[in-house]
Amino acid sequence: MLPYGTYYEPDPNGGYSATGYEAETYSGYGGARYLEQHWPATGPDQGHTVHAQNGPHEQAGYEPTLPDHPSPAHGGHPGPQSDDPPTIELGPPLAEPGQPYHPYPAPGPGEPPGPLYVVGDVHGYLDELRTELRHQGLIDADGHWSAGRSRIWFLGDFTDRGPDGIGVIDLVMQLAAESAAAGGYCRALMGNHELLFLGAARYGDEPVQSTAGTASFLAAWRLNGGQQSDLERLEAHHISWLSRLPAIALEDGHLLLHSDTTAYLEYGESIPEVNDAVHDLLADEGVDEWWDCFRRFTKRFAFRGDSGPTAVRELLDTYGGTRVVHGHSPIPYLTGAVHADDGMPPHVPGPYVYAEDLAVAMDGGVTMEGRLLVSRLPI
Ligand SMILES: [Mn+2]
Repeated sequence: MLPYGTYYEPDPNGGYSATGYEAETYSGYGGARYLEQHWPATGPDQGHTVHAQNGPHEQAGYEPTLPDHPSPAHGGHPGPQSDDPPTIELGPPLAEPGQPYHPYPAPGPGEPPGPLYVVGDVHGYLDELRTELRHQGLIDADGHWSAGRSRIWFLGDFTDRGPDGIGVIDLVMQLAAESAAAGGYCRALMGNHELLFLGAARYGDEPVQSTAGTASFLAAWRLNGGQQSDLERLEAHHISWLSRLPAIALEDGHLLLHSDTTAYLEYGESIPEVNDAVHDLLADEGVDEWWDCFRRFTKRFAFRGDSGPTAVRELLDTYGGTRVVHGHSPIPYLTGAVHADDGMPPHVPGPYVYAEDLAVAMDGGVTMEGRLLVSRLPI
């Protein structure tokens, strides 16, 4: 298996060269700090603390501990709205054909929005995603939305490296429909692996003329963890959904991005401009423009070091918000706490706040036996 985060890209001498973390230096994390994740489970030193330290595959018999009745404050089922009783019992509303039925009430006018959650890079780790969502009370034992009017943003990179990327996309699409019926939402950003996967499906082995040499999306996708079973199960509705994901969003003052890069600025000066530019590119442009977009959104580490806070402020000044929340660069690599080849699973206690507290990293490194992070904002 390839070391996580090592991107193999064409080099001018032919073949591929790794351009991952190995080439980076780890210096200047001024002001960085870890924050322990808040878990709804009770008691110290159980469940996820061990889970985090030992990695997701090491804890035999691990079962998430859930409160019997998740409170609405933590995204639980809001229960009947006793202040708005029906005068005539009409029975449950009928679902649209093909749409799941869910009995949750829509928010009334003036009601505050539900709690906000973000989910880091999933990369095909469907079982781990289900476990974390269940642990936070966001889905029930059958994998259905149980969070009422809660709001979730996935930060992108659903596929590649892990075993079931299409299963992850299917779950997120299902939760998007179910949450909307409940008066909440489940939304997602486009990560660089969405561009890579869509590019592999669309362009296959078609050569790309990049500045670094000749490549193809299919070759790059395979070298970066692409799973043949995902490509074989990719359907038109997946492509349609993935192609329309926004690249940036602003929620409760949090500027949500997949990648820790300022390359978004090259696509527009407002959030709609950037998202429209990416969608137009995906709809109309050729393989070289796709590849260029993929390359730009694969950059990383812009918020580290002495210049990091300035880079974050440039994004916040342009797009709004008071803090950036991103995925893409696994926390163990951002902190320099682990090297890809030392054989030890990294310790990821929770989201990583850095760049003078202006940035929150959410990729817990699930592909390297770290953590898949699901966290409530603000942190
Ligand atoms: Mn990524």
